[in-house]
Amino acid sequence: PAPVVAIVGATGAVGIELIRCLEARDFPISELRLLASARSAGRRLPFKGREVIVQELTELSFDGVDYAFFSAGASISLKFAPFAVAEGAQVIDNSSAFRMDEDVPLVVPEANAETLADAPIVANPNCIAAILTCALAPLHQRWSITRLSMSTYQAASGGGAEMMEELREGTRAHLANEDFEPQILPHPYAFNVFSHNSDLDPDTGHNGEELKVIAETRRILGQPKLPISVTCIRVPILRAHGIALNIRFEDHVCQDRIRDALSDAPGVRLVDDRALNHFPMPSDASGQEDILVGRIRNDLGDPSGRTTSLFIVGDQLLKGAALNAVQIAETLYERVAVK
Ligand code: A2P
Ligand code: 11C
Repeated sequence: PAPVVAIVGATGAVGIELIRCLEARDFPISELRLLASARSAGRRLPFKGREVIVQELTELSFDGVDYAFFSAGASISLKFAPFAVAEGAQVIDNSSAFRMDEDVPLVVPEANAETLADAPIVANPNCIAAILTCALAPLHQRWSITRLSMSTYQAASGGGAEMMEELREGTRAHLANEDFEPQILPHPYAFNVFSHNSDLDPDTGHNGEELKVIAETRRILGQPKLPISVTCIRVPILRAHGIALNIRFEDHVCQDRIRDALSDAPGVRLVDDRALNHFPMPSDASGQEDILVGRIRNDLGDPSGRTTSLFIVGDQLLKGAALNAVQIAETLYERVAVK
């Protein structure tokens, strides 16, 4: 029979996209079990033309489950993933709880599918790391990257459904000239840009998001010491993250060869029209499975010709979260089906 699939955090921004991705990609499912907090128990969510009733997550939720997607935050994953594993489920975890555990594969199928071992828990990367490595892997395989430097432009969806709502409500209030007290973020979100809201590490001055991007990108590319500079910024966009990226290669690489390599890369769509000044934008990337890459140009700041700049935009909820998780499940399931 087809697998039994559970989604922990089914009512969240990523959870809803997981349901949609499983449906859109026709993942074989005999039963879909939607799990969330007690607040959501009894809610109905659409799947394949019918409604599935949301149940409260408990330790007993995983009986008979083959694949359990977790997207309710790291503390829920730490507490409940062991119960799923004990029931024989394979966990695909969207939180940061297990990403740096050596025996937990951290997988972006376009970048490091070969590391996807048949482990009880597989980790889905941070959204910036996933979008970034999807574009970098085909370049790194050909030319060997020696340094990365980037600034990110991160959407509200990275902070979940409540942050998206805060952006909508804050924008509405701003336009109506009404007072608005932010509840989720420490700063006004509408018509503003600020440093990522994750906690700052007092020693390095980097925030948690920046440290995750460095550690996870290194792990996915298999380069544990790759020098990476990153500044993470929150922008008032609903669901697509941007990355302004500067890549240094071992040797000289001409921009045309980079463009050619990316034009064939899986999961990547080239948007690089200099004549029309049309490059990757959140408005084009939102709702798209492919990430958009463009503004590819030799960096004039490095006369050696080893450095390239480009801009990437990817849907945070899709390649940055739900889609990548479903691709992991597809790869795991294909292996079982072949056996
Ligand atoms: P709920 O909607 O019942 O609060 P987001 O990332 O968009 O904020 O979504 C978080 C997801 O995690 C939601 O589905 C939320 O369910 C779920 N969640 C949060 N806390 C718990 C909990 N204690 N037990 C189960 N699910 C939880
Ligand atoms: C954001 N990427 O945009 C973050 C949220 O590592 O899963 C997700 C954090 C993570 O705020």
